[in-house]
Amino acid sequence: MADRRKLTDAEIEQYLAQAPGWSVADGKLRRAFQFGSFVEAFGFMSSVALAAEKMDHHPEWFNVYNRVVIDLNTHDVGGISPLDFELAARINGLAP
Ligand code: H2B
Repeated sequence: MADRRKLTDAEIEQYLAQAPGWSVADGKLRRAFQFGSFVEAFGFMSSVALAAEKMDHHPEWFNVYNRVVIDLNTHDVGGISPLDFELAARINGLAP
């Protein structure tokens, strides 16, 4: 399991190369998703919620109808950690 260590900006740049769709906004990892309907968006959120709970690492997110914006950071360290990238990779695996 990835650790909760605050990454430097240079490390974040390296990790981003392996995290398609994700970028840094307001000091957090962010990706926006769009679905065909609210039910599809909410189904995706349910899958992410279960994965997040298993990891004990939880997203900040915003949903309007078929759009979901997810922000990831690690509150415990006040920044982005390898665990955020681990969750980002799992989320990418759940996205259609
Ligand atoms: N999620 C996120 N995104 N960051 C954290 O620092 C964090 C978390 N900490 N989920 C966990 C829970 C911590 O509060 C518990 C006590 O392990």
